[in-house]
Amino acid sequence: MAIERTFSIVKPDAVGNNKIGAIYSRFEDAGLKIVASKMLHLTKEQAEGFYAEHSERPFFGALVGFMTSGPIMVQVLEGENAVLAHRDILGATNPAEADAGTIRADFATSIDENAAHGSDSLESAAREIAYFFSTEELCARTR
Ligand code: RTP
Ligand code: MG
Repeated sequence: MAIERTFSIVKPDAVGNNKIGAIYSRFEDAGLKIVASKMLHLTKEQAEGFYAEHSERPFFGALVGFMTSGPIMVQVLEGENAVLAHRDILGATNPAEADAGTIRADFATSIDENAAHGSDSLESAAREIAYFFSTEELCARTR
């Protein structure tokens, strides 16, 4: 098993619903360690850059509007197979299709406002971590 780092966002809907702690508990209960964390209110340019891969999709404007609608929490999670482990507890993009007990099943209201983000590959994780954090902000969790 490889120790990986992945990137996570608690999105504006979940922050607004006071679910930061509840969602962080899901990470910790799954054995994922938080190694960096901060609150941000994204600018339009930051949100567009983060989701650039979707810039030609019909939902892009709504996605950027939602992601800039309020503060978010961004964090780096570390653990065994962290990318896939995190996607597993996140659940499907559309909460109506998410497995029971997943973050999106429990905290999301729609495909557009779906509570949290998780990197979809190690390559995405590296890009997304570097988008929001300097290496000095990533802490070693040795105990
Ligand atoms: P995320 O990047 O936010 O973790 O979500 P994801 O990997 O599960 O889904 P992705 O395909 O990367 O889409 C990014 C966000 O765009 C919105 N979306 N809407 N209406 C639609 O068909 C549609 N498809 C995607 C979702 O809010 C999704 O989280
Ligand atoms: Mg995605």
